[in-house]
Amino acid sequence: MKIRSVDIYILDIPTVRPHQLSMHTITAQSIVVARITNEGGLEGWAEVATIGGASYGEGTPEAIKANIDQYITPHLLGRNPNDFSKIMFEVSKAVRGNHFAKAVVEEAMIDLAAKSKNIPAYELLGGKIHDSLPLAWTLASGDTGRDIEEAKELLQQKRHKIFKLKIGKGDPYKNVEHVLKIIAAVGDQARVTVDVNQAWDETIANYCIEALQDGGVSMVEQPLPTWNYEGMARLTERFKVPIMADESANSVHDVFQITKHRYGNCIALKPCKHGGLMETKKVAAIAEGSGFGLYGGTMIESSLGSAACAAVYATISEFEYGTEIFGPLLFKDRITVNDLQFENFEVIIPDGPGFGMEIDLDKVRHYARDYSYSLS
Ligand code: MUC
Ligand code: MG
Repeated sequence: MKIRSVDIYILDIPTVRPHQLSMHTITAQSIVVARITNEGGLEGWAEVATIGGASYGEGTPEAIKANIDQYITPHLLGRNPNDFSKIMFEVSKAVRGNHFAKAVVEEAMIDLAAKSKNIPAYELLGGKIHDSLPLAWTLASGDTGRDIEEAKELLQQKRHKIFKLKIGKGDPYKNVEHVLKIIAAVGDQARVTVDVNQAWDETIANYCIEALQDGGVSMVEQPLPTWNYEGMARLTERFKVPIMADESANSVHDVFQITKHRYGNCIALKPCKHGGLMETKKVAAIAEGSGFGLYGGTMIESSLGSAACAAVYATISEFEYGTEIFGPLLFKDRITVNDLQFENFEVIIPDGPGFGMEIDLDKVRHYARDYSYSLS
């Protein structure tokens, strides 16, 4: 069955609490949703999330939608979604970069192809290795006391025992104090990592990482700006605590260079950064071949996008750092009828057809920005 239409919607969904990163505090998360419909009326759905407009990365929601509508959709119309690899290969020749845009259409084709065969999407990606995966939570309320309370409650609920702390905003020395207080409160029961989101220069990073390493932090994510590859290599060489590449690890080519020159020693995977689920598998293979540890990252997608991440992460052999596809727990609402399930510190890989998520069209309508077309 051929693809009849590709619809792209931008939605803004509020979060349960402010989520503070070094460059932006999220109170409503902006997601881009793709609906691909075949001639028989069957629909494939997918989602990528963006953080803070243009402040986190170049992929703004508006640009993602415009680039799909103008440059990617023409490659999909009239094609068979089962040919998603061939179609995406052609798109890669015609459209440079635009990984988020590529990811959301590739994932919607995979959801559609899997639904048309009545199988889970992970079957099209090689089959699942994991039924569930360890799930980190990000403490980022902006307040140390509130973060500690949150961590204690989540430990008690057996929801998370890996906590990633978002730091990098404000005084770096206060950032270190904040982390050490949280380790003192819950460090005997949980693994504590930090994500600096590029906020430090190398001098500050040297000082702070030494203190964090001594204090028991178990991983430091993207301490330096993306351009400072050599600085990342020096930090990796100097410290025992693992240094994770996130914003710097996008294409397979970036990741090959990072592994070759050891601009870090572990990688945060995110299908949106890599340009889709198949590219995510390639990045994982490069990391595995280089002895780099993997983390199943998130751009804070809602249930739909997190389910797509779960589908591909289920097929990847090892996640030394666990995963963080906690997005559905941070959103106040969802656009799916069902939700991901979380149990005993892990996320359960959904088993339904496609990504295993049933779309709630009324919710999509409710949160979609107002465009001239109608959402039926
Ligand atoms: C990032 O940089 O990793 C992932 C978790 C979180 O809290 O923010 C995101 C983005
Ligand atoms: Mg990160």
